[in-house]
Amino acid sequence: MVFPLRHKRVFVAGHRGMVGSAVLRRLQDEDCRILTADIDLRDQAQTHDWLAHHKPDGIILAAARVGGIAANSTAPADFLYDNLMIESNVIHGAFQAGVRRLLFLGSSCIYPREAAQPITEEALLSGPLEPTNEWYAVAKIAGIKMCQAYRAQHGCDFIAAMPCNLYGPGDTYDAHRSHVIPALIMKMVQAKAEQAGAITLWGTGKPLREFLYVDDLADALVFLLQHYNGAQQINVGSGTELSIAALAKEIAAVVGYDGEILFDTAQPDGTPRKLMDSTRLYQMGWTPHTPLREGLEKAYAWYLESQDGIKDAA
Ligand code: GFB
Repeated sequence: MVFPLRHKRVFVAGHRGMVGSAVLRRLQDEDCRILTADIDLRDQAQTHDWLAHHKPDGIILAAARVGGIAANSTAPADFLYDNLMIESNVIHGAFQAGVRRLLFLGSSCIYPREAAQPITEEALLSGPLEPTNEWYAVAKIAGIKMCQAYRAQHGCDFIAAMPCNLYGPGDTYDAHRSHVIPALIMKMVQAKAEQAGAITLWGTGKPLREFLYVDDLADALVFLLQHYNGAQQINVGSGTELSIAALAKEIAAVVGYDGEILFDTAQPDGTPRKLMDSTRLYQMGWTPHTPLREGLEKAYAWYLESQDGIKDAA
């Protein structure tokens, strides 16, 4: 083990997001001290001051501006600026504060649109990006390169993990900003409530996506933080993919929606396929354990609970 967590002080950057809150849940099982910060990580002075003052032993950098295909395409400046600022401030601040270990989180969209499938880590920067998310991808590629640069120039043990599409408790439920799973849960719940006979999905339904339940991701991140130290970014996927049309059927079964599923082909499909090759991670000894159906049931249960919370507060 390169970084045992016992008695370490681990800063989870982005603890309010879906990934950060899953990492907090996972770290409860470790004998470490968890640090969180209610600061704006886009602000250099605030971030550097906080890191210099608290000097964590390790950092999981789960803070980011994220969103689905529509948010990515319509707010390119926000996706580029916010993510570049967050990662620059945290990575450089970590170096200055002498932080021993940092784990940066990217995304499978960093790989070229036409990358050979399943996508290995070597495909990075081997071809043009998918246009609907190139701004986010460019920022995330810069984050990987920062980890590599600080390792090469300063000997920092900074690593990077690339998850596939994620879902689970704490996801964003918002018609414009959501990724596909929360978007479809919301659409089907609403159609059921209004007794509408049909819902409309974006695109053709043909794109293939690989999904990982967020608590599985958190487990993989804690595993990598403890066991992996190398310049190469590491893919973190479930290894299985399905079409958006097939996903919609799975979600319909979980939600109990039996109406029609229509497709608005005027809306973008995004990348046709992005199945990652996660062999490197699996060979280190980590494997995912939540099947899609079980994960969708948990995500749906969380959504219903959070809706009850909103109603109770009203
Ligand atoms: O999850 P999603 O927004 O992200 O969309 P991406 C996945 C697929 O679902 C696309 C289709 O083909 C969408 O056209 N889709 C169908 C829908 N109906 C809907 C809907 O109502 N809402 C949404 N959101 N999608 C994102 C990137 O790409 O994935 C990010 O933009 C990041 O940069 C993230 O990498 C993981 O998989 O297309």
